[in-house]
Amino acid sequence: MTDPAGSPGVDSENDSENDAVFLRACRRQPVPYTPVWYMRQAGRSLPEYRKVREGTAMLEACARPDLVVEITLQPVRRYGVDAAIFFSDIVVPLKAIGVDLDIKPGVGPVVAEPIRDVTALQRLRPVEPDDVPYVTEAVRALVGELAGLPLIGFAGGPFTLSSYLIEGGPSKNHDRTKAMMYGEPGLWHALMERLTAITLESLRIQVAAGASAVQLFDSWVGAVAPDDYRTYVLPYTSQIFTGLADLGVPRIHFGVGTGELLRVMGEAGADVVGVDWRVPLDEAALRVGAGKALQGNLDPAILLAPWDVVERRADDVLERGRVAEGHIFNLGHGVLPTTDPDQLKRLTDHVHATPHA
Ligand code: 1CP
Repeated sequence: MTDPAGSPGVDSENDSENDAVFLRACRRQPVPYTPVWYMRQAGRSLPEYRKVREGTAMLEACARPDLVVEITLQPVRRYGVDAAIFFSDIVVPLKAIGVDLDIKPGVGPVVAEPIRDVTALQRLRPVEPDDVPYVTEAVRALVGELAGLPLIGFAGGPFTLSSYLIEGGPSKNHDRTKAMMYGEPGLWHALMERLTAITLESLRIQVAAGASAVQLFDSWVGAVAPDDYRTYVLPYTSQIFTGLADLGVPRIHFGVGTGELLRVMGEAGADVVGVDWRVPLDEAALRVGAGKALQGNLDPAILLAPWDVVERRADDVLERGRVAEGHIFNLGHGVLPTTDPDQLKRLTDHVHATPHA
């Protein structure tokens, strides 16, 4: 067994062993300790992130391999997590094929001309490697820098991407999105088909460049009821996971508020199902079913409480996670911007210091 508290990271001599820990847990193989990384670990709460981002717009930063490499490595250096997540955004492939959108500070993605009819749909052509040369360049550079520590590539799930495109920006209830889904199913399915092709290809591009796992962020799909998920979303998430099968990398599937969807998400074909903080992992394991690893699921807001609370609640997550066939420790959603990085460092060390068996 390695020295779990201090070793994971770019400077470690034990990288190949640590590399194995995250990938092994995804594959439901035995591990010496529970691997850990955090959704939105890059950016957000890190002062060194705010410093390098100064004066550079978000989408501009995503197109600059030097910045992408630096920002992706920052949480790896600071926390010693077991995987890096590629610094980018779910709307980058849409921007790359010419959709007029921006990421507004403090707001999120904003689309100039929302997609609400069949003519607008024509703007969603397939993405090709030549559309995102900066992604390939940054992933390749990162794989070298990470020296064996896994890099997670990612993309937005079709429901979540459609919500930004149809609403024109962040939305609470996804009203227009669901109105299209229920009221214009032909248009909905045509939109899903196009987004599925874009998402699948953008994940394949990241794996071709060296990413060793992928996560599909269908963050807002919890707005949909299980039967509707089956009709309007599952065919597309299934196509994405099936379309990645030949690459042999672990596929992670995550959404927020998906307690009632875990069963049907378990059918979509991912190797790992991400669980938000609302469902305990032992219960989630029953819902997702056999043959899957789980990822999660400490409430990100718990990190705002004193350390003894964090420790107790993290131990509970670890304990319940033992019921799953494989467990990757994570938060139930992204790191909150107000999180003290020292809490995340302490949490990472604590997870590593807890023997798995
Ligand atoms: O660890 C990391 O931060 C990796 C990089 C990353 C990832 C994985 C970013 C950078 N975005 C994402 C994914 C992403 N983007 C998701 C799925 C994950 C999740 O649910 O959190 C979603 C829904 C988005 C869309 C988005 N982009 C939002 C949410 C808006 C809403 O609807 O509430 C926001 C605020 C952004 C901008 C963004 N993306 C990333 C950063 C660091 C930022 C902030 C940039 C800025 O303010 O300038």
